[in-house]
Amino acid sequence: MFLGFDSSTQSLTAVLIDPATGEIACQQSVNFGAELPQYGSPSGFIPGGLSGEVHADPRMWLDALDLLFAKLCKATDLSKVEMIAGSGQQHGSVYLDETFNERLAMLDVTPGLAGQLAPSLTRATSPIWMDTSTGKECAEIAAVLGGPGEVCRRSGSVAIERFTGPQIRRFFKQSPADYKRTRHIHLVSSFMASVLCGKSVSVDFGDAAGMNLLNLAALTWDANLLEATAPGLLEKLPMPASVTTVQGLVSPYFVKKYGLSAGCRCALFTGDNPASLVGMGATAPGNIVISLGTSDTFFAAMPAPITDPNGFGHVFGNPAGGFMSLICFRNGSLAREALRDRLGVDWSAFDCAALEETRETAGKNLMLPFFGPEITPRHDFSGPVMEGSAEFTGGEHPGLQIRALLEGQFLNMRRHSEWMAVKPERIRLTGGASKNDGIGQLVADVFQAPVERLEIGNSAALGAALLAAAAAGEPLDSLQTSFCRPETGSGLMPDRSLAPVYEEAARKFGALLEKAVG
Ligand code: ADP
Ligand code: XUL
Repeated sequence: MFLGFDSSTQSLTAVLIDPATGEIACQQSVNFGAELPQYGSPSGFIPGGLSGEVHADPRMWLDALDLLFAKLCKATDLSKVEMIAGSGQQHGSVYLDETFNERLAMLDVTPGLAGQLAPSLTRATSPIWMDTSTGKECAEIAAVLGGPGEVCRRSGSVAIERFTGPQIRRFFKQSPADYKRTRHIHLVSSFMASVLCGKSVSVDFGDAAGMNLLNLAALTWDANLLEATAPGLLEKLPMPASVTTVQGLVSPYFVKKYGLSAGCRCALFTGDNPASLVGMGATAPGNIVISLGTSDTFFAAMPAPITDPNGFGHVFGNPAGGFMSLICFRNGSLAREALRDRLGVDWSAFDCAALEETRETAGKNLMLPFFGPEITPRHDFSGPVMEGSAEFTGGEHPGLQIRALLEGQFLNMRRHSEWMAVKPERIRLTGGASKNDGIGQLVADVFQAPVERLEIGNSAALGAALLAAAAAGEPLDSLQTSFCRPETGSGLMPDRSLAPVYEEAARKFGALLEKAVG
């Protein structure tokens, strides 16, 4: 059996798979806010950070690991686990001194992980992906390299506030002495992998690409980016490697305390988005994944590392080899919820039957679907912009605005994913809003591609479990065939008669957007 973890913003999840039966043997989760209230982080981070700072306490992630193993060993026989892999929320970083390895090697089973490893932290809290405090550092890094385009050409993304390099630079500037005594800078993913392995291990290519430090063409640290970020950085960073590189045996701490076998081995951890690409069965080009969560993300495998000329999209490593693109839209469910509440309706107003009533108006009324600042495109919108019939702009018929909002969201996705030059053959939909058939149908219609939804949620933890099996030699493509099954009856076909309608709407939407963004 193979165990995959996902250390995400709000929870730590484990999925145990049995490739012999094609079944998930066990799934367990720890919710940080609910189960570790002592960290005062109801949504997984410390609220009230100043100047855009969003940090989390790494001791909370360690306590969650102990708690999750305690649940797992009650629920299943962990001695059957052959290999462990995992994923983590991207970009977040953990800072540790030279005692980290020693402490990992000497873990005592009676007390927990947090108390034993906390003394090696050189930065008490970890900046995470929601942090926007490093605008100045991004500008400084770009200036040294000769502009944002050069940072993008090397690392796959322009310098971005949440990315690890700018975060490291800010720490170096604010606390130079603590930076100096830092011996290891880990991502959330490589930190968790190190704890499981009982030694400081590599960061994988997929997640390393979210740091503004990895040279994508060479898949090694980029000397110029490192130098522009902070002095002496190379010796503090783990070497990048493929996620399926076996690191060795699991730490004896987990063997003695939770009943893993002494022969159980560990691969690496990757980022949650690269792991989701695996768990959604989308590591080969052709399948696009759209995740409709708090924010919406659009990601896909890419044969070559093409970068977004506008700087909104990112390129990460694909765990199956090659690269993946990722585009994040801040106004996802937040905007859908805002319109729902403004119109005083519920989600049934977004379903197929309701949308069918306004089919005649498909592509006719336009909405820039932004209820607050957006990152793709980057603009501080203060509310949606509407252009169309008086009935639509006046809000007399709620259905018209709902249709235009969804069309606007997917036209915006279509427009901002054009740089990838990938024709979606099939879209795999995930995230909370994906269960709504009406929303799914509009995705199919706007992109003119069939939409599928999979049987299993937790795509990042599932992807990690599949990667653990792949690290032990199981072929990833056949693992994906058996575990990433579309849910029966969940497929949605595009209405082909709407192809020219959305072609025209895409053109008009683009013009309206240009006018608003300038
Ligand atoms: P997260 O990004 O936190 O993982 P989820 O993927 O769990 O988020 O998605 C949660 C969101 O899904 C909620 O904020 C809600 O707006 C949306 N949602 C849930 N059910 C529906 C539905 N039936 N129709 C549309 N949206 C829905
Ligand atoms: C991707 C990103 C988020 C995090 C959190 O760039 O910032 O999706 O990985 O899950």
